[in-house]
Amino acid sequence: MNKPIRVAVTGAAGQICYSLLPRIAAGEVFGTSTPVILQLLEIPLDKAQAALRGVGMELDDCAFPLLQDIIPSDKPEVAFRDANWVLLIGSKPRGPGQERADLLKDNGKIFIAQGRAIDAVAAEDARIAVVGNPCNTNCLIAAAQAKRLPRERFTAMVRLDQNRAVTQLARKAGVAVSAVERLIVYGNHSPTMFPDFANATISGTPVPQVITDKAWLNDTFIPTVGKRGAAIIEARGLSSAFSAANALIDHVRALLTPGPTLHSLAVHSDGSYGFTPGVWAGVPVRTTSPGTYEVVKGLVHNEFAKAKISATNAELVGERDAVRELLA
Ligand code: NAX
Repeated sequence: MNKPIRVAVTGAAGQICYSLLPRIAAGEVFGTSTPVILQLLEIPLDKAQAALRGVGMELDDCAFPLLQDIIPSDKPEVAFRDANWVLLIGSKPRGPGQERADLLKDNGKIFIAQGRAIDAVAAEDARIAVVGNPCNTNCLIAAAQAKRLPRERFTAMVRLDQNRAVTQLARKAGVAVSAVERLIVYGNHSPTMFPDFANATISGTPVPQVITDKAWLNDTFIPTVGKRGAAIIEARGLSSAFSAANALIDHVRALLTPGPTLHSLAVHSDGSYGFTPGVWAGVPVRTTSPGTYEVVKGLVHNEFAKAKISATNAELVGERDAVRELLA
């Protein structure tokens, strides 16, 4: 057995966590030889804390052999203490009629406090993955507070968009999902994200040579992926939950598994692929050692792809500018 890993999770009584926590406790993320201590953060409202107690009871009732302890809290400094992984899932949803800029600022305050707490009390090797929306900019805000931990430790999730895109391409081509490789989602986790089909392959052949319907790729595929979250809300009356939990598991496992596979991860931009340095943008990465990645450079984009990347970058820059006063 390995040393236990401490995993801090925010929004722990929410719907994504309801799917995520049992999978972590079962060993699906950190392996079946690694005991887990779950450190669960919820807001200090009675209703949220009661729901969190219920989640704790259900985890108890699973009798997971790997689950060593559950530490529920309403204080980031408690929940993040010595955490090796911090999964920032909780955030404030947009209120009725609320402007996006105000939503950014409201969430900004949460992610400033959480970024500070992570920097103050998380483990030396802490890795942070942000899911709570707007996740790219929330990640930027939290990372801006970290003075001790390098900003490369902070990543935001665009993996759900990657998974959605892979399935759409597989369906269109009539192949298994596993035949689709190297599909990278660039930019923001929002309808402006760009799923780069031209560099993706189906059974080793570039997608445009397998799916020759250019209009479908440009005008149906891209918006279908971009608006998938809204389509799920319309159908279910609730936002994506187990697919988001599953994508976060893929995100973390990708970071833990060194190898040549390309993954979509939103990371601190070094200017690659035309993203403005300093925003958190989805780019291709490869894991070099457990928890550490490098941005894969050199993928070639045509004018269409460059325009899409430029549009999603403009949105990220706009979000950063909307919260600039919080970043000092
Ligand atoms: P829920 O509303 O079911 O749960 C969120 C939970 O977070 C609530 O229990 C709430 O009390 C808690 N919370 C709010 N502020 C908190 C804080 N400061 N500290 C700790 N907990 C806090 O939402 P759920 O469906 O679980 O979604 C969570 C977040 O994921 C949302 O922001 C959502 O927009 C985002 N998503 C991101 C995705 C991505 O691909 N990056 C996809 C799925 C999802 O839409």
